[in-house]
Amino acid sequence: MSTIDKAGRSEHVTFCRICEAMCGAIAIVEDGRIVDVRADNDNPHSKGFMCTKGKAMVDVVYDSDRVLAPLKRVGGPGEFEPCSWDEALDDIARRLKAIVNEHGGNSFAAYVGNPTGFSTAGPAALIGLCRAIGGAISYGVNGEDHGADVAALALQYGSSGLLARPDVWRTDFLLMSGANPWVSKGSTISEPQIRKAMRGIVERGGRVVVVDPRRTETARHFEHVAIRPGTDAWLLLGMLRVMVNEGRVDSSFVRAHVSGYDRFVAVVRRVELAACASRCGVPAESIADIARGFAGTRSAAAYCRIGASTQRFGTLNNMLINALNIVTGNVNKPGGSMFGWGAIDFPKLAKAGGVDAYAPARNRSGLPQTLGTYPTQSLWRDITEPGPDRIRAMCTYSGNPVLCSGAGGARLQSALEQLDLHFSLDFYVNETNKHAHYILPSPTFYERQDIAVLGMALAVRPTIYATDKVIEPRGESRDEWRVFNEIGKRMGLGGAYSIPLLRWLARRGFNLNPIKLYDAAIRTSPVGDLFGLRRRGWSLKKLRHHPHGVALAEHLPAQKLEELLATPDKKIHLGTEEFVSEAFRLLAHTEDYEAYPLRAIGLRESRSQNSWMHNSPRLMPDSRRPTVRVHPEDARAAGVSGDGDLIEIESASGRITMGVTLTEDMSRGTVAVPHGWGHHGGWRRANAAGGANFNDLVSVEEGDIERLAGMSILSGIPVRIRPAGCTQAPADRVPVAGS
Ligand SMILES: Nc1nc2c(c(=O)[nH]1)N[C@H]1C(S)=C(S)[C@@H](COP(=O)(O)OP(=O)(O)OC[C@H]3O[C@@H](n4cnc5c(=O)[nH]c(N)nc54)[C@H](O)[C@@H]3O)O[C@H]1N2
Ligand SMILES: Nc1nc2c(c(=O)[nH]1)N[C@H]1C(S)=C(S)[C@@H](COP(=O)(O)OP(=O)(O)OC[C@H]3O[C@@H](n4cnc5c(=O)[nH]c(N)nc54)[C@H](O)[C@@H]3O)O[C@H]1N2
Ligand code: SF4
Ligand SMILES: [Mo]
Repeated sequence: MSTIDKAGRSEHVTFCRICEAMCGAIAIVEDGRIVDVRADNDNPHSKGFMCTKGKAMVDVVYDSDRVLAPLKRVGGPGEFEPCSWDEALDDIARRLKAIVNEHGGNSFAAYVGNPTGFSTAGPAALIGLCRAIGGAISYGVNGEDHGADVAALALQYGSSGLLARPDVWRTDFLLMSGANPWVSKGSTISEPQIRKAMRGIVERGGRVVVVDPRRTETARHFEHVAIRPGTDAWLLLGMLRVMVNEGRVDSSFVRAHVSGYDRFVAVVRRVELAACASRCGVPAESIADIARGFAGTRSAAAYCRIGASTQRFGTLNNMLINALNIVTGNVNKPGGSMFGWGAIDFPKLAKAGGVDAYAPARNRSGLPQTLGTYPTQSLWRDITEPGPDRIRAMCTYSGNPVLCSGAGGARLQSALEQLDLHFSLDFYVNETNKHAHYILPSPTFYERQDIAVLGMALAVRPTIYATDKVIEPRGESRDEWRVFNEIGKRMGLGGAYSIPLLRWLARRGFNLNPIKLYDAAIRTSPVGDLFGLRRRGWSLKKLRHHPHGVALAEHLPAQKLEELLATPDKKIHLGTEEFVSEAFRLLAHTEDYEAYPLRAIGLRESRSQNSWMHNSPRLMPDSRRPTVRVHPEDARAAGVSGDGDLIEIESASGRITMGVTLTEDMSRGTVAVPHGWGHHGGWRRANAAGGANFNDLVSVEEGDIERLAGMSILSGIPVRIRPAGCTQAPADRVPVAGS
């Protein structure tokens, strides 16, 4: 919807699609050009919140480095010339058809990057193209992001679609581990007002405990527990040991809803609180205090994200976080850990897509599929290693795995050069698609129609909202679903649809916009109009009269747990084989601090979004450089003298050089390295920022891959540091307390 003011400027109600908060926005347009963006006070989801990135996106829309015409590779990596859409699409379709005809569907792989999570029609069409080809497989960011989380949900609740999130507005105790919502704005929870919600817990007399090796922007406001990197499972087992020992469990909930409890307890009883304390670096009294506080309140919610998931025991961590909610009866309860409700029934969508089970398939490297995609860290091997199902053709869709795929980014660069066909949909030449044969220009989200699917699926205050495009796609950029559909058509498949009937219709000239499939999902949801049967229900058409969106309920309702759970016996599974074997693996695992005395962890910053938005002058002033955060004592011990010095960070797998920022926010023995830097793509400002690729430090060895979800290990990487250019072994070893 738009309104026009006296100066001829129009205001368009829309929303930002950079992160999971999905904030409502007003875009101001003059002569077909966005001149400003401000927060939408009337959007019931974000209620006037918006961060700098949503506005800085205007820099991306009008970036002179943006790709605005199809590009064809004419030389080495990054050497492109513009070509026509017809030339690009015909050649891609012809080559892709020949490759899958000769080598089978599995020789084609798609890589779907993080921004696809905020787009509606394009990703659905890519899935459609893969299904139409038959056998095509997808890689995605789950191996560095959601894999451990959704694997745990499938193993314990029976479906990866049962996305659990803390009921932050009503809880009395929030345990938050490995997450920094002050910067990230929340993940696996869509709540733009999360700061207010978290402050409210304390104002109501409750507690918020933030577990993080760094005193983060979030931790600063609450009780901070400075855990040793990579050891969360010990802290969580310690808490569970206290609860079990002291009988602080909700026995009636456990009796009614849990299977495998005795087996679970038998494992918990194998760990001693003192051992937990010495392994995770948190005093036994603190662990007991948090456990008693958590179990002793009316409602409590445990939640973890990236820092806890990207560990050697990432899935175990997620299972233990869920276990805290489960044994205390805080599942599906106001103030506890809640499941989604509203216009998007995510478990139903995940089931319909056949992606809800734990590891329903494995790729040629043996890594498990989670929520539909394989971990990207094996992509380089799956392209290069001879044998059946070797990947020969690829589509990279809004992603940059060379900088972001956890392990193997450097190997991926050379592997990509071996592909017979690689095409990418993006609006930049990035470090990955510079190796492609074609780059097909995409509209930014301000140039695209969308439904806020992820925001609606992950909300704690159910809302419904959608947007039309604000401006026409710039240059020759084309809606992504049309591009995939056109490739399917030119391959002789009819179109890019999973459903054969839709391909049949496409052959006859009827090309359904996949956004209509989401409209159908909304219409058949508990709040949908059931195609006219429920007068007060919602549809995309009706939503047009409510451009700011609509609040569907004040809070998530508690639902019938037996109906929600997707396990065959309708119970929550606590004592699974996977849990027991991971717990025993943890007990047997030892850490060596001799050669590599420090531990590297990740770092997200407000003015950065993974590996992109680094070309925006608003976010990247000339003076800004990515830096590694180090405690001053650790720096001194390594001979690093001051802020801004270049240092080398070395792991057993690689070495990178970056500037350093000294800060006592770091706990001793830990260094924090931002990811997504070290650019050499078509984005000049980003290239000039320097820095290096964190993931060069990450091991690609089989034994260093998280076992249940195939996650890359990005938290707790053994490293040492020294001044850059220094060739000697580090002079000093930094003692790690308690190890
Ligand atoms: N060391 C380390 N590595 C990590 C992480 C970490 O914490 N530490 N985090 C991991 C996580 S959680 C994630 S999600 C991944 C992210 O990994 P990726 O998704 O592979 O990387 P991004 O930087 O998000 O890639 C964004 C690309 O998409 C393009 N793009 C943006 N919007 C659109 C759009 O609307 N359409 C199209 N066609 N293109 C678009 C951008 O131009 C850019 O080229 O990184 C992972 N890697
Ligand atoms: N500004 C900005 N916002 C973003 C993004 C971005 O790049 N920039 N990325 C988006 C994406 S793709 C995602 S997935 C989300 C992620 O959302 P979050 O998970 O909330 O964000 P992170 O900053 O990665 O938080 C991880 C935290 O884990 C801590 N940590 C590291 N190692 C350990 C450990 O061993 N144990 C514990 N307990 N903590 C540890 C880190 O210090 C860090 O504070 O953010 C999203 N939002
Ligand atoms: S918090 Fe996320 S969705 Fe909201 S404006 Fe910032 S980047 Fe966009
Ligand atoms: Mo992510």
